[in-house]
Amino acid sequence: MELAVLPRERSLESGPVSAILDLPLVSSGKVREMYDAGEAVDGPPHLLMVASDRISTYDAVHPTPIPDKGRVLTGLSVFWFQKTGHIVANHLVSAIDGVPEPVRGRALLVRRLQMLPVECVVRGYITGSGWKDYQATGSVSGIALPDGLRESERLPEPIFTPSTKADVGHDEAIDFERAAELVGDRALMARVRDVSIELYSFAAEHARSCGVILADTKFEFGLDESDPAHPLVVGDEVLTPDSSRYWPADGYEVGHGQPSFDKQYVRDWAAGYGWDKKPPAPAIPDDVVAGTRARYVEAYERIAGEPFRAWLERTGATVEGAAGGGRSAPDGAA
Ligand code: Q0Z
Repeated sequence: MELAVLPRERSLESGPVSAILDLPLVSSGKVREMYDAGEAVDGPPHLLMVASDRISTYDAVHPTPIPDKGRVLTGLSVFWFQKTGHIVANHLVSAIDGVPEPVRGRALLVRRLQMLPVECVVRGYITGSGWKDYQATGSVSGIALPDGLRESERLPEPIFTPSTKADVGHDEAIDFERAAELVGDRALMARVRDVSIELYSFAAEHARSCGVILADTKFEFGLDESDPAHPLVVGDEVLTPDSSRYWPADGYEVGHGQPSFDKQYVRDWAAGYGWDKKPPAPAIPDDVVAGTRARYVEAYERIAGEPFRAWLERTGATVEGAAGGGRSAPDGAA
């Protein structure tokens, strides 16, 4: 797709402009940033979502990056967008056209949406805050569950457990009716719930065939006013290790918490190191960084079913410090 991206009107009051990207910063999270990418001529507005290599555990961001983490997450998100287009439209426009060279591989040009004010969580297993709520009340988000479930057990069927988007602190669990109230359209919320469960079920089945359990995941949806044929669109990142709990199927055992596919090296190291899990998060030693990076790359290769290098090459990702302009990875991150 050919895009003539024009800069938006920009005033001194419009916020910081990245020195690298020369685009206005719209919003930043703990581990990623979103920029205003302007609009195609007479076209709809676009955003550039950039994933960093930063990693957080226990809600704190470590000062040490995990090389390639941002590119693995972006590659996985694109894999899932492409695989789930038959379920619902998504905001992906391009991973190449309109993506500045320095961030190729870890950034996506996306359609700017009117985001719905709820997080759409689907759980196939009882863990985390769902396990806490179940132990206290026998229910999660107003959904009564069978008695006698054990930690990390697979649920009889996936459940939709929305939450509010908190500006600071933790998202608050809400039931479907409260989510419908916040969205202001019960029929739309029912469609969002059904689509969320369908996306989860499809992805969990694929992941299972790759030896990975998708325990739960979170989607964000928006409305695309420029596309009346497909008003409901899934946005943000989808089915990445940062928006989901992935567990290795190998060693899965009911009755206790499961190791995270990607972050377990860091958590185990931090536990032994004696970090109290309160910010600031400690620097991560080289061997733990290397092990964690290998797990991210392994997650990409297992799920996408191709070498991670293939993603880097398709997107024209460059290697930092490579001689001669550094197109793609010479020795392979994989
Ligand atoms: C995504 C987020 C990030 C910080 C808003 N297509 C869209 N249109 C409008 N808004 C969003 C999207 Cl994806 C949107 N977020 C989450 C992403 C950095 C926050 F990269 N918030």
